[in-house]
Amino acid sequence: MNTLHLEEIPRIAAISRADFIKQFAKPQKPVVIQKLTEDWPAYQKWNLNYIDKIAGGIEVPLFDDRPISSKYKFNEPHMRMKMSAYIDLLKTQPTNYRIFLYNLLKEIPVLRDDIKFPDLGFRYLRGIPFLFFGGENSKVFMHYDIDYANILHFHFDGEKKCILYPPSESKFLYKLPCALISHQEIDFNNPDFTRWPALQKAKGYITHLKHGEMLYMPEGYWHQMTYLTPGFSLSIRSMTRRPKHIVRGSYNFFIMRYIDNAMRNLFKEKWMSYKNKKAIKRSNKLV
Ligand SMILES: O=C(O)CCC(=O)C(=O)O
Ligand SMILES: [Fe+2]
Repeated sequence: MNTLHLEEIPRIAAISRADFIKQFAKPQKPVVIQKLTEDWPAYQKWNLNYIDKIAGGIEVPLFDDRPISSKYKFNEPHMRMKMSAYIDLLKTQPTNYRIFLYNLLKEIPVLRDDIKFPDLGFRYLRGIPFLFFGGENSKVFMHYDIDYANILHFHFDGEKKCILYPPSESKFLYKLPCALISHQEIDFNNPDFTRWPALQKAKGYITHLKHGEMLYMPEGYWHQMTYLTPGFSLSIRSMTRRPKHIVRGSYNFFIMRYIDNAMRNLFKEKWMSYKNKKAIKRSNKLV
């Protein structure tokens, strides 16, 4: 059996602000809080039918699971569609199209009334509550977020599998240089250890999120998601206050992504192939 070292993320029904800070935010440990949203209007209202009713008319950017290539810029969408047509697709047939990092609440402000910002000791970036949508079996590549934010990830109308790794494990994850992703040929749901032996050394976490549950992802945590049924998630974020992560996040945001885009423009697939080879060499050296 090819099994990764994945520990179940602890699940708790509810927690006080002081306990959350002490047990999870300070030590940077993930946790699932199961009943945080039960008093939100979203808990009753948010499902694909409701989003269709309230936002069906807007055009949304979509991503499929093609590997990142030199043809597209960092986070450039692959296609656009009316939200109603996309939700139809989600409900009626298998699709790899996902909505990623989309500020739907900015387009449809009434949705803001459905959510709350939990009192967990964070100062939130209230202007960017991002939404993510996916169809049955669609996967989000293993990555970490550019800004090293603390992320509260809420799931609605379905079930999704989440695999997480702390930043300490980056070296075993075939991280591409000048990028925030793992080598894209790795299947984290069924890893081939003969190709990716270093993965056996990485120690991570796993959970399955259901409607209304919240996963806390600490700063710089790697995450890979598989939508087990069609559904959607909301991520709200709080900026890092750790100097190391402020420096790394600023470098990624203001320098790294521009270097990567420039190199893609200049060297096209040669640059991509160099990055893939380098990732393999670096991680395989550790086994
Ligand atoms: O679940 C998804 O579609 C992606 C979530 C994600 O990457 C995030 O919240 O940062
Ligand atoms: Fe992410």
